Amino acid sequence: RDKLKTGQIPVTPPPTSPAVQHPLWPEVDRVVKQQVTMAKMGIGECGTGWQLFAEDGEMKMYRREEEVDGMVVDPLKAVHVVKGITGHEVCNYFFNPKYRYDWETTLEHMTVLETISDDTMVFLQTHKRIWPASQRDVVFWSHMRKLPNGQDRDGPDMWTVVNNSTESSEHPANAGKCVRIYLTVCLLCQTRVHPPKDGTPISRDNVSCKITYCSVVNPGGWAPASVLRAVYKREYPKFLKRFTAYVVNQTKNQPILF
Ligand code: 18C
Repeated sequence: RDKLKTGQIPVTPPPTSPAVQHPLWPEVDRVVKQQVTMAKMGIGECGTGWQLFAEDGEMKMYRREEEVDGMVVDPLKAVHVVKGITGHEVCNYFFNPKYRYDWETTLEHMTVLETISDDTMVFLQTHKRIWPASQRDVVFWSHMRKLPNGQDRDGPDMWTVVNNSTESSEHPANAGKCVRIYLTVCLLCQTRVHPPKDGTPISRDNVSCKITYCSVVNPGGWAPASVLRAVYKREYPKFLKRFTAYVVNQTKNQPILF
């Protein structure tokens, strides 16, 4: 736990999840804090070399070209503002495995390897093969967390989901037909409320969600850089548009979950 002096406000709330008992917890807590800090930074604050590669309405996607041992590992940072949904709702649909096949178009198969707690799980996923490359799989922990609203302490909380690669002794990397990929993903969501001036109750017309999605994927084995960058360029905008449209559609007749 963060040691706080009297009157200090914690950067992230104290961990109250039962996951604190688990051996993965120190890593989960450290990576979540680090990813949230980076996701909160504007594109101008997190180094140079970011290029805008996709834009559609409020959605903007930036990437920085990076290679490790000749493999493309371009970091991605996307921002989007979507009307009618809250950060809590967006994170629920991203985190909860029961919705994953509905929106994740590159997915072939998903297994929950471990449920550490309601807000922390370990997943094994296989993804669709891109010819002529080998099929990819990934093992990652996923953690969902509520964060205090830094700017307006009376405003709605922020929510995040962080996914980070981990190991599984039952599912070692590169043992079968798949090449293991390694990823770190952070989805950070901030709800904005624009109260109606006439005092009528808040409806979905009065809420919007600022979404920041950051991702680094190491393809795990050689893949042609030009093909990989073309896949990024096509798949990331497709994912963010499809996923957010899915959340809007799923929630439109539901009570608002702040
Ligand atoms: O964050 C997202 N999803 C989460 C829940 O599933 C989670 C998982 C992310 C897995 C991302 C990696 C997927 C690899 C897929 C291979 C490409 C399939 C394309 C199929 C086309 C028919 O965090 C949302 C993720 C949005 C995914 C965007 C695509 C990223 C591409 C990464 C390429 C990885 C190397 C593939 C090697 C192919 C070589 C040519």
